Amino acid sequence: MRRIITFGTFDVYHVGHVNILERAKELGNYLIVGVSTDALNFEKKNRYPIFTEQQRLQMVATTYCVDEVFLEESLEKKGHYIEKYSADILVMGNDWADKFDHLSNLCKVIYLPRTEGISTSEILRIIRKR
Ligand code: C2G
Repeated sequence: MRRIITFGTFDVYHVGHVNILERAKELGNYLIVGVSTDALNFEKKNRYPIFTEQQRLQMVATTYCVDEVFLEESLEKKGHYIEKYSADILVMGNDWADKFDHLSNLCKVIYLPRTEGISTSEILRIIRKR
């Protein structure tokens, strides 16, 4: 049994998000996803996501390849979450490349390429233009 953990905001949920969850799941048998809280987003980006943490959590939780979800309250608590959920592999998009290498003493760390041509900010830009 190999347990995978990954993290994200998953705001304005799109196929790029689903792609990374599917590929993360293929690396093991059980996929745990930390969805960042509204407060963590405000701290990082000085704005709240479009969808609330409960809505974002629900969309990720109901994705077929996801086995378990929780709210990620701090970027610095990744080590704590890896231990709490007994994760064997941490998966992150390669926009985070190198950033979590220090956690490789706790579990394997893998960065997967992002899906090209789609992002929450690009979707919002297109909607604003219409
Ligand atoms: N992603 C992707 N392709 C895209 C867009 C996103 O593969 N076109 C991936 C990201 O690399 C990330 C996941 O989908 O692994 C979630 O993306 P975001 O919601 O943008 O997550 P982010 O705000 O970067 O995560 O600890 C991390 C924090 O929770 C923040």
